Amino acid sequence: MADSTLPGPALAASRAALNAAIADQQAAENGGESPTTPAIPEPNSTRESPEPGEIQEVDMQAQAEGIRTVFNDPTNFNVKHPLYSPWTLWFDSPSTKGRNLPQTPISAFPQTPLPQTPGANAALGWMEDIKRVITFDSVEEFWGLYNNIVAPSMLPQKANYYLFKEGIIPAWEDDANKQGGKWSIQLPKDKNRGNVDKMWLYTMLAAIGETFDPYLTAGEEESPQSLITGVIVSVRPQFYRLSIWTRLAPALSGNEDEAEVKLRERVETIGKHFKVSVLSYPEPQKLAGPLATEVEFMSHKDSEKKGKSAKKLTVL
Ligand code: MGP
Repeated sequence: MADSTLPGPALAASRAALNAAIADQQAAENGGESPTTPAIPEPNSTRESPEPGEIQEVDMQAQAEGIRTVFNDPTNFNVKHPLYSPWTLWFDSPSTKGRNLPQTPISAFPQTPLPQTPGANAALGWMEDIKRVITFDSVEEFWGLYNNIVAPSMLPQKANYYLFKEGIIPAWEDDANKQGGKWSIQLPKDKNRGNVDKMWLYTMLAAIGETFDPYLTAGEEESPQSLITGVIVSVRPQFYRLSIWTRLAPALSGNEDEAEVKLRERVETIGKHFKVSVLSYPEPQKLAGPLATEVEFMSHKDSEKKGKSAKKLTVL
């Protein structure tokens, strides 16, 4: 499916969601405490009434037009903020293997058959245990979903969440992925149990807000397409892994072809944004250690070969 162009208010909403989340994280880091509340009002959260004398921001124009967004009325909003494109959440876990309906942690969501996307047939075996949870296309639906699923820190071992653009399945074989690759970081579980949920939230917000590869807003091409196809969090016995999948992967063969150099720069920008703005590591900080990796990029073709003689990019 083609990416749509985001109208101004939706862009503002997505950006606001990401910026507020990042500000929330930075404020918590500065204050030395762990953030516990979501960055923007969540549709099913109850807010306290204002204290007497508290100054409230009122959007006069929206009020005059009868528009109630989730920002000024979290329970009775009548306008949603559309995303650039719809996204689908997928899930797999040892507890869902071989079952038609996942029992935990998302049993509330009905199952639908695998969509017939280009390349889907080749991935049938791989996709057998990956359950499609839901597709959403607005900021509000995202929060509705987020508030109703289990956080990565609470998932069983070997579980994965996959958040992919609608029409792209989370498989190397999908046409949108087969020339691509992934940025990923591996984080030891014992040191990151308290961080992984926020890291996954910020990764999802950067994906749906299209801040990883902001070509959609650059206006340079007739119909620009983001390089991002999806993001994944994986829970493994000793570590968590966060990944960002891209449509294309630079060849890393020393080819100085202009298009290749541009692609490499564009892919490197995604990795830097991931490390610095989304995960909040200082750019020069070394991350690799026991069970930990740097933020690394590898093509899916190399992943298929299990990384043998793989060429990697690293954000250092
Ligand atoms: P993984 O779960 O991405 O890696 O892939 P991990 O976490 O290192 O391994 P795990 O064994 O701890 O889960 C695991 C294996 O699944 C790969 O080695 C492939 O055999 C297979 N696999 C992974 N992906 C992403 C795909 C895919 O997109 N298509 C197909 N056909 N197989 C895949």
